[in-house]
Amino acid sequence: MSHNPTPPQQETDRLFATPREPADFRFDASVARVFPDMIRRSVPGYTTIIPMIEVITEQYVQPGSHCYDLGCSLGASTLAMRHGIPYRDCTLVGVDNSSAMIERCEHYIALDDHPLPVTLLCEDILDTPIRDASVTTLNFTLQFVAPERRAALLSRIAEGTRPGGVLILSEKIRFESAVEQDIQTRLHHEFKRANGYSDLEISQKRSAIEQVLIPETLAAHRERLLAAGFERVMVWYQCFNFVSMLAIKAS
Ligand code: GEK
Repeated sequence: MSHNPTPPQQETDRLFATPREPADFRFDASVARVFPDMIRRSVPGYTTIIPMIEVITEQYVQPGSHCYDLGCSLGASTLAMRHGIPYRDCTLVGVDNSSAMIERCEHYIALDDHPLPVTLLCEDILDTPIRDASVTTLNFTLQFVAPERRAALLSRIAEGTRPGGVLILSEKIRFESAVEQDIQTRLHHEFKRANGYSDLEISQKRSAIEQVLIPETLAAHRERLLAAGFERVMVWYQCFNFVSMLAIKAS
């Protein structure tokens, strides 16, 4: 891991501000550059969820265990976990398959002065072995994994989690009711508008992400987490169509 203390330049997200050819959204260098601004202005509740990941980690981390942040991007959730881990004998692993994200993430981790080492891996989370875990985080990452591969991933996480350990799972969701789907989508778009995104930006981003981010219902998430081997699943946060769940393994 490099230890360059220069903070990466933070830019405003204008990626979808001018008309562009339709293309699927990718986590490339242009996205990595604007990512902190993009996620804060696009995901309702993100700025609340991050500090709460620290609180939840502190409650559930076990001495001598491994902690994983799967789909760590620039490390906001990784750093929250790091600050919630009081034990020197724990390990913390951040994983992302975007090299642009991991390169920038290294700088953010190096700038943070917490003593717990962080291992960053540039790989597909579907290939990451999960073992002896107490806290694993999927903060808005599972939604980008192909739906048919989600159950196996969650089963591997549950299997690799110690009794009493947890998975923090944050996702954009969809609703059974078409009426609720419309209302919550509208509220989400109003949130983006209130954060300075234009109608063109909102609609171009929506088309780019449609094939890449596949939301599921809360019931589908809950059932799959229980089937994977977690004993209890609860929603600890919701804002419009964005939720964060806590899945707990039996003690
Ligand atoms: C945060 N957790 O700031 N393997 C590895 N990484 C993946 C995969 C995969 N199969 N699929 C997607 N990613 C972060 C935010 S962003 C959420 C997470 C968002 C990565 C992808 O490269 C991206 O960096 C991240 O998951 C999702 O708390 O952009 O809405």
